[in-house]
Parts: sequence; C-alpha cells; structure tokens
Amino acid sequence: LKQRGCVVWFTGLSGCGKSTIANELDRMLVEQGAASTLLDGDNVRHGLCAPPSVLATEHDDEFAERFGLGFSAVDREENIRRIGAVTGLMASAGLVTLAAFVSPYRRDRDRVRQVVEAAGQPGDFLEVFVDTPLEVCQQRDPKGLYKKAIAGEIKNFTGISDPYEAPQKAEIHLKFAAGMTPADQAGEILKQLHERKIL
Ligand code: GGZ
Repeated sequence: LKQRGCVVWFTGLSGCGKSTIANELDRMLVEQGAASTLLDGDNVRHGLCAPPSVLATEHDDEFAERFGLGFSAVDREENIRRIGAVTGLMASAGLVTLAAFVSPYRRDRDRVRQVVEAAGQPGDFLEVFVDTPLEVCQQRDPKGLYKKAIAGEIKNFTGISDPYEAPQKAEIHLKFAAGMTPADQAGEILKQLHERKIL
C-alpha cells in the first residue's frame, strides 16, 4: 500500500472551503497513487443521512420525519456519529478518508476521534480546522444560505443562529490568508501526511 489508513477530518463554517480543499487534496492523492475517498455534506446528506425531503420522494412523510436528519444539535450529533462510524471502517480498509462536515460541536468530533483511534491507533485521526472568518464565508455565500439565515428563512444556521465550537487541538490549523488558494491549503495537508508517515 502507498498509504496508511486514516481519517482527515475537516471542520469549519459553511463556505469556509472545506469541500473545495478536500476535493483538491483527493486529486493530489490520486496523482501520487494513494487510495483515498471523500465524504462531504453534498453526498452524505443525500444518502446515509438524507433529510425528510429527500426520503419523502420515495416514502411517506412520517417515515421521512423518523429517519431523515436535519440541523438541530441532536440531528447533527447523529449525522457526525454515522459519518464517524463509516470513516472508521474506511480507514480500517486502508484508505486515506477525507471527511468535510461543519461538525460544529467539539464533543461530536472528539467522539469520532475516539472511535477511529480505538479501531486503529493514535494518530489515525487528523483534525483540520479550516479557519476562515465568518465575514469571509458570509461574503462568499455560494449557495445564498447566509442571506436566507439572516432573513430568518433557515433556522439553526451555524455562525448566524447556531454555535460553532472551534477546535483547540487540531492537528492542522489552516488560517485564512488573502491570496491563499485551496490548492495551497491542500498542499499544506499533503506535507503533513508525509511528515506523519501516512504517505
Ligand atoms: C449549517 C447548513 C444548514 C444549517 C443547511 N447550518 O455550505 P454548505 O451548505 O454546502 O455546507 C453546509 C451543510 C452542512 O451540513 P453538514 O452535514 O456538514 O453539517 S453538520 O456537520 O453540522 O451536521 C450548508 C448546508 O449543509 N446547511 N442548513 N442550519 N449548514
């Protein structure tokens, strides 16, 4: 194998660049011949943790209400728990597993760390804090979600009407700097993966 199985866990606000950086890193890993996989809100929340509206297309609303996940604290906790379990399995299978989720609660992220390290070894979980200021995320607003959140059309929106607990001991801290590209940031993580003998 060209890699050691691990979980690279991206956390940060909506629009901070998590998915973009993770996709860039995924591409770089493929280039190096390393086996990797990527999970983010765009694929997971439409499948593993599909919200009511997605399930409702095939089932009745009551079914959807019971099994779909939204953005309350409990629903986020369950979302992260499911993703944590899946990423743990993928890491055990030897993949560099990239996970990009807002994951605003420190306790939920720490639980994933425990699950992954218990199945493997310490050092198998790398937390990446994509530390982009709220004002920058809000200005980018690629999906217009901040605008809706401020208008009160979306409840429990992280950074606006819901908390974000920044990591205190992230293995990799990507501080926002003007002119820094997602490729630069992915490159920084790649360097760390080499230094930590994952690649
Ligand atoms: C935060 C929300 C919300 C609320 C919808 N709060 O920028 P995006 O659009 O593509 O990423 C966000 C994504 C968050 O899903 P996660 O599964 O990563 O969240 S968590 O880890 O907290 O479970 C955003 C969109 O979904 N979105 N409503 N209320 N982000």
